[in-house]
Amino acid sequence: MKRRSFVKKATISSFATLIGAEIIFGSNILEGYVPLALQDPDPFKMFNKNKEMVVLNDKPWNMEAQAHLLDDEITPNSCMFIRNNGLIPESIDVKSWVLKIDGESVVKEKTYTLAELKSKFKQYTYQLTIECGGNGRSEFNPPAQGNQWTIGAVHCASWTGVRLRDVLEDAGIKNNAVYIGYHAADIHLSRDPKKEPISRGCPMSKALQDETLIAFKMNGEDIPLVHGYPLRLVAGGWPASVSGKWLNRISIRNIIHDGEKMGGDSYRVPCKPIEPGEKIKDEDYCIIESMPVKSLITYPKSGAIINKGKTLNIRGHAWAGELEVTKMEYSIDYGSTWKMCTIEKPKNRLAWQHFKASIDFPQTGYYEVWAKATDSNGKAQPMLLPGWNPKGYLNNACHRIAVKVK
Ligand SMILES: Nc1nc2c(c(=O)[nH]1)N[C@H]1C(S)=C(S)[C@@H](COP(=O)(O)O)O[C@H]1N2
Ligand SMILES: [Mo]
Repeated sequence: MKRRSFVKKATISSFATLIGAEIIFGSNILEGYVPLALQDPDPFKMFNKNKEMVVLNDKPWNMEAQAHLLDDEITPNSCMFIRNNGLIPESIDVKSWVLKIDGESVVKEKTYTLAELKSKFKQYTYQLTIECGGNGRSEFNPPAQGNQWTIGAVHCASWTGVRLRDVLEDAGIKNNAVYIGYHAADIHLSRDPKKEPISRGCPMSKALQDETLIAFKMNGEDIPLVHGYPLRLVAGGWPASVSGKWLNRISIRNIIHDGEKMGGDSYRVPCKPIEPGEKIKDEDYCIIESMPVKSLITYPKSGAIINKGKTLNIRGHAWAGELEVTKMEYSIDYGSTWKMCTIEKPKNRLAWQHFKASIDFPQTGYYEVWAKATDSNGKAQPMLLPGWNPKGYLNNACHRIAVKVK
């Protein structure tokens, strides 16, 4: 969506909220008139994003990709979705930036400058799949509140940094440690400095994995500001909310981290299946850990037209949280029959895997190509929306594209 049409969609009342003042005679404002305070930010320019990215929210900024924009093996910045819970930090001084390690279960509190982190610890580079827990939310009914992600809240970039484990071990981990929680420099929407937009974490077992990084580079360059410059936690295969951006503190906890968005219905789903719309008690929610198996057809773009007798070569990526994708299939008859795709091994653990297939259509007409991945535990993607949950998490239904054979 282009900036202009995006701004047109916004209502006068949302302008008022943005500016923080009432717009008197708002209904008399000329169509297309944009209050001065809002004329500046063009999210596509500001974040270096592809013009086909879709803006879901501007306060805070949230943007998603479309399937065909995710065709690269390693996602470039221009096509990476943006999910912010608060406001991007306004001033970042890399010289004075420190990462503090604290918490009940740290042996000795320590702080590290960026230079110390980079020189003291060995550096690693991994391709890591990060998917928002709410990717696919838009399909749930009754609808779930929050950004109405379709399929574009996933990316697999190449991240360089130091192992979280090495830093935690340097500070020392007490035997009673169960969880880590991150803290970051972004600003709460209320601008109340005592409030954090988000502060999540993961169990020690995930924190200590080889691939869990404190990253300072993305695709070989400084991490772009909106993706967490100058420091970010990256925990591939888990809800992206675990991968804290603008990281400045990690607490080693002797309890399950109780930071912002760790409780309630945030990133938690019913422990047992429930009826759509059903309300459940707080103790019946479980924290989302590894993300489910999923795939995307990234070529061709939905709506492709090919000539009769021509073979269609499709391609895309598949991922399975902590697991590997071991089987990839496609269907051109709404799931009645399935044929195999070829699927590559991941570049490293927790990287998405590339698949392709050559499809011959039996006759002219309208087709849908569906893709279905199966993980190493034998679990496949459901063809339809999986279990309803209050916040619309974990929709890993099969992706499909339309193809016309003429
Ligand atoms: N500090 C901080 N880290 C954060 C967030 C945030 O709002 N603030 N959002 C989380 C969520 S919910 C997601 S989906 C990912 C999005 O990462 P991206 O914007 O780099 O794609 O960042 C996570 N890390
Ligand atoms: Mo997210």
